[in-house]
Amino acid sequence: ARAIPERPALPLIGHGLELLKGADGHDFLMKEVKEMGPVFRIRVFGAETVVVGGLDLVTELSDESRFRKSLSPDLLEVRRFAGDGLFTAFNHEPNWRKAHDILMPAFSLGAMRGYHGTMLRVARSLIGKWDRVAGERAVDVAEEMTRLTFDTIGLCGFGYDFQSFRRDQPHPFVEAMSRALAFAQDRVESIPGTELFKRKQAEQFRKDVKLMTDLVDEVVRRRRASGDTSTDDLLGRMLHTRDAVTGELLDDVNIRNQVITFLIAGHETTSGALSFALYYLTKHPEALARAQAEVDALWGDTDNPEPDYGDIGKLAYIRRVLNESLRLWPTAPGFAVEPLEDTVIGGKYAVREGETLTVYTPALHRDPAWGENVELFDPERFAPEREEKRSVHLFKPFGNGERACIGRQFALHEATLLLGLLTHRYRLIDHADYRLKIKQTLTIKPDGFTLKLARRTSGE
Ligand code: MNH
Repeated sequence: ARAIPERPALPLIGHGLELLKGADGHDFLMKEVKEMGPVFRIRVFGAETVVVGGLDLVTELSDESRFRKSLSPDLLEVRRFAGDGLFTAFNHEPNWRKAHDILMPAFSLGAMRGYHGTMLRVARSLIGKWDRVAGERAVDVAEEMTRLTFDTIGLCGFGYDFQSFRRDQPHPFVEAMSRALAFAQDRVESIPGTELFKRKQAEQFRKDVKLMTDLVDEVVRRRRASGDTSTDDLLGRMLHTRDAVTGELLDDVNIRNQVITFLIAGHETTSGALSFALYYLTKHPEALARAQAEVDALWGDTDNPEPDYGDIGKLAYIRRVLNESLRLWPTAPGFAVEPLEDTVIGGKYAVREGETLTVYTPALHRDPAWGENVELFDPERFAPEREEKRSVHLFKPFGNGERACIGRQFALHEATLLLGLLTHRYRLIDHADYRLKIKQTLTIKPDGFTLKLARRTSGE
């Protein structure tokens, strides 16, 4: 077996993962994949990871009889506040399987029928605000999408109303979470020993974690006090459904970890995905026109469409727009696996049991197997006849296998509904001639993207 390609390390700074923050970091990594090939090793201050960004290797790494989810250094940091919640549970932890089995039915396609009305209600509170500012102020797209997705998971998952559209500032939980995620990422990327100089941030981190746990405990306390034992939402299932295998309920600490996990995982990435989709629609008038034609055919020019559950499945073009946005900028930009035992990948590279292999999806999603012009935004790549011909392993915005995203249908239903309503109602005005800049706090979003809005009049 051969050694995995690697650049000669620079002294001290390793290969400089500090470069990975922001869009420059992604430019850097995608360039590395082009120059070094679909697999290479980078070392960062002694910690090292293997980056994988090509179809053949990702196909191999998707084989769950040989590889399992690995908690990358980033996820180990997140585990400090999400504990053994689904996202940060080790594969072998019994609580993973238990919570997975208990919660799966709450994420089936059919379960979306139950969330639809609530999702629509939150979408309407966003629209209420946008109607008031239309023609006047610009909105910060990522902040607005975060208000929407956070309130949606709060209400659908936990029956708790964060009322983000009544606030000028983000909800305190969102601020605490953003800082905690940024701190987690920072710790991974900084020079060992410098924690000593980060007392203040460490103190802030403790406060932020306390704010998140206190809020979650309050949400759970209220539900228990209400005497409500229905299992219609995530919290109800967590509190009152027994695991079919062991007959046990989830324990209280695990429930707290799950609630924190869902409040974070249930909104960050969807918010980013919606923001990128709006960015691409703004920059591609022909795609926007097709999306508008689709919603107009469904809802006509009524002021107040009443989308029902079944309508979401009919918004096929909008779904393609979302997929194509997630291809170019998968908002959780990678996931990690590890070999179950020492093995060889790509027919020649030896890898050890438990070694972290990071699938870097922004590069996978630009593999030559996508055809020419991989940088071009083209929703037609997701037309059914083209999807059928393509390997399923070329598109992994939701990860892989059993540990793939449990909230995928939830995110797509919520996002398709909102994009449908927005394209139906508004013209998107690129008043600042926005240039895409990426902000990363473990997940990615367009930074500083603002839009002005105008109500569409018929024929526009
Ligand atoms: Mn989500 C896992 C991406 C929306 C809850 N999610 C993952 C993984 C990716 C991912 C990638 C796999 C990570 C890994 O292998 O380490 N998730 C997304 C994206 C969106 C998204 C791109 C939106 C777009 N996720 C959501 C929503 C929820 C959610 C919405 C909840 C309502 N995701 C999860 C949970 C996991 C997960 C929980 C962990 C699942 C497990 O390991 O069992």
